[in-house]
Amino acid sequence: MKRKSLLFTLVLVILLMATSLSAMGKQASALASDKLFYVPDLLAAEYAFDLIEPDATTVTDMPVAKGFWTDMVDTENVSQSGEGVYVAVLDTGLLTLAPFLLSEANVAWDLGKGFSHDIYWDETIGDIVISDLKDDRGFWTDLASGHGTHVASTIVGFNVNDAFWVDGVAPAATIIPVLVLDAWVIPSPYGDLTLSGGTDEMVSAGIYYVADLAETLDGPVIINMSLGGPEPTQMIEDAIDYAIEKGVIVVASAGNEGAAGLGYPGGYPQVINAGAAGWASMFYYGWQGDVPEKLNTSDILGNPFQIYLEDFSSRPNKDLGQKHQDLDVAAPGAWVVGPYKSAFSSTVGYYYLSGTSMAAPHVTGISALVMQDHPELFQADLEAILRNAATGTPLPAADAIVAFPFEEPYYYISPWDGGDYGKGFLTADEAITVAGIKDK
Ligand SMILES: [Ca+2]
Ligand SMILES: [Ca+2]
Repeated sequence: MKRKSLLFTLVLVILLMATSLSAMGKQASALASDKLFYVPDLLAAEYAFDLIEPDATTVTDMPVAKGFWTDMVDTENVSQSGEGVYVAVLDTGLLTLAPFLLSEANVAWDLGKGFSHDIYWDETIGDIVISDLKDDRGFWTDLASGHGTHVASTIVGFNVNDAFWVDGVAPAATIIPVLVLDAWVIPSPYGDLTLSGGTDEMVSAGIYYVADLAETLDGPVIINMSLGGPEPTQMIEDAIDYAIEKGVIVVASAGNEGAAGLGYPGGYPQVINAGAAGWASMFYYGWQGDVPEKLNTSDILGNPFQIYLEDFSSRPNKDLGQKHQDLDVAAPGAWVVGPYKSAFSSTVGYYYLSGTSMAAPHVTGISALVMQDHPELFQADLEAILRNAATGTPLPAADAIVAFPFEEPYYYISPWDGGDYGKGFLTADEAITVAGIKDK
């Protein structure tokens, strides 16, 4: 069974749109789609509010707001902040506004890196050519989307127009920006072709870079990959195994394909992966709504619980050889606010983003909180701790009614079955507690 992610399909659609009016044929799109198959695990982006020239680079004296997503994972109940822990965000890089969106203290600018290819039209073969990997790309986002900045903002928090700071899951962690997803506009005889995504070479180079860098750093290092492709590849799995051997923690999104199965790298069993949960009344109370501490209590919409599994969240597909235990935990992955721009646009705003892309940085952030106290933990140890911690908050196996503000009937039903969420919903306080017990 051949699977394609929605965004992978979108890349193809863009390709086909760019080429359908021409006589270029299928060769170029086949070449590009064959190689560029890692894309952000982002399902939907909704504009939230304007970004108006923020220029503060510290959070000192700024009021701190809490989004419902950090409330869902109970960061207010822990004293850890992720201090001393590095988080490498392998993604679309950082927006040039990032110094004003993320606190200066939160980013290791000098450790940032980017891996990409030149892609150009070759007249002699009448097709596009993807050059050898280059490692001097830098990490600043230009044509690609602000996805990497949004992911980073979930981990360490972000500035809203110098008016207030929205708390991150691990507000004192240090981001290492690593660009492994890029975008290109390629002039051709048939017009400009637009491409976006990452290759096996780009993603694996990013992983190797962080794994080797980790040996020179004085704190634990976590890789966050909120990205996915439809199939496993040996090159990426080798890179992941290399990083894990070096003591690096590897977290990835599970994918947005629902019952069609886990994407990759999330689908490798040795990776800690994250499915996406939502707060059923998030649209009712808004993004700064106060999430009840007891998550398995009835809510205002009539649900006998507060949180639910998003039906888009990938779950293991037995037909693909994926096992039940290949999905680890669920975390907030719907309607998470942060700075963002769409690909090929230059206008940055604050957006609500949904996808397992948003769940992964919650799991990464919680991992940073745990690693702050237990820097010696290896991947398998941490995975066991997070799975045990999530067991304490099972999601009930039932449909959820979710308020939906955009069109009648202003609600929708999200169906799921027990076990589709891995071991359960991960919260920071449970993770810290379980890690402490394990340590004794
Ligand atoms: Ca809470
Ligand atoms: Ca796993």
